Amino acid sequence: PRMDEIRDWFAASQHARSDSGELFGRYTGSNVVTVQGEAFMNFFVGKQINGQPITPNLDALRGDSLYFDNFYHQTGQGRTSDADLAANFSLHPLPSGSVFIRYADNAFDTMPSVLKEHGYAANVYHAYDGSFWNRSRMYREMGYDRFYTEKEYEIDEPLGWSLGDRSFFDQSVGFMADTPQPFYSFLIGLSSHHPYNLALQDTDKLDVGDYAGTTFGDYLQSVHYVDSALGGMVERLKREGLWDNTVLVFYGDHDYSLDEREAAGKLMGRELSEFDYEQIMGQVPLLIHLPDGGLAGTYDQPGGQLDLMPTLLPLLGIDAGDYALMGNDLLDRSTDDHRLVVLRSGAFTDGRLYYSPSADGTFENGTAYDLKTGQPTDVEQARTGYEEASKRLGISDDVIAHDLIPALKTSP
Ligand code: GP9
Repeated sequence: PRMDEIRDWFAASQHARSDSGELFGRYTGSNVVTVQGEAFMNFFVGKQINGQPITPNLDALRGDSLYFDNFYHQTGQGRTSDADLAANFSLHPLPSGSVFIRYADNAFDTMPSVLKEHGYAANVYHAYDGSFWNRSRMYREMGYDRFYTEKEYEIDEPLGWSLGDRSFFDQSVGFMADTPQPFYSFLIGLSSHHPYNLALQDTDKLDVGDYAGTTFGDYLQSVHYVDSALGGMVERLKREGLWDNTVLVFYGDHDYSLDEREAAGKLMGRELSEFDYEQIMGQVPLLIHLPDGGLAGTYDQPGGQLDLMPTLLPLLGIDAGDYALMGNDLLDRSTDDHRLVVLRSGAFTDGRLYYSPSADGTFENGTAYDLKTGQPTDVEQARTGYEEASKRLGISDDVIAHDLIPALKTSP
């Protein structure tokens, strides 16, 4: 019976996904370059400090990109590997541990494997020890042609844990220039990893004023550096003649592992309530630049990392309904009314309410907030959403624990 329930759930959501309207196939054959930024959150994007923009390159890119400013990370204990899973498998991470470590043997449909079925090359880039998060193993199973680890890079800009993102992005685009098109490239940045105390050159430093010498100040410096590395990457993509045929995606993987409500509030120019700070910790930016600069604008509908595959595949002319994906197509506005973004903690939002779970796990003791006012509201309003959110997390967990993707693809 459980298998029937799971099958029915996917059938209903797949049906919704196969209707992507006029955008379907508009960017067929484009390369896709996706950059996952380490601990890169949304609250400072577009902000200034002492008159200097913190993210000038993203700000410029936003002018002709889609920028989702209500986009949640959906990670759990598997941190960076969970973000990778959410974005490249469209499944939820587990309540404990990392799927990359616990279930690397499973059969999955992944962004690289799906694109390879459609004639793409697919490579993954991360200038660090390939065994971290069991990546070497997982990436083979995911169908990537090649995993470029620290061994493939010239460590000509040592910074933080490894190679600085500026050189990492630049050398990675160099590898892409030698890759047959169309290609999918997935890059995982590292320079903005905790504890953020990078030995930056003076020209890369942001004057963080009162935050100087604090971890929060170091964090702002590190994301400012990553922003400039991204700007350099766009330039290199242009120089290599790739820009006009590439969909560039940038998003943050998870929160910054700091508890800095006051400092963040000062930057944002207002006192932050507990609810405000929960939103800040939950949200990362998502930016999508399409080859012709199309569909540019700020999109405020809620979304999350699981939505990347269902959003990108239709643009590339691939029917996302053929795969067992759990996310939503962010560009299909017909789903706005019943879209739910479910976080691994059990929190969720439907764009009107945000439900924050209780420590004891009971529905009644959780808090429902009205997103317009930021104030708690009658928790009963969140009951239907809560049931659906719990169902989704349970289905995702079962699909992973029992390796169900192959069975879901065959008729009962
Ligand atoms: C290292 C990096 C670690 O490979 O991706 O990420 P974490 O999960 O610690 O943020």
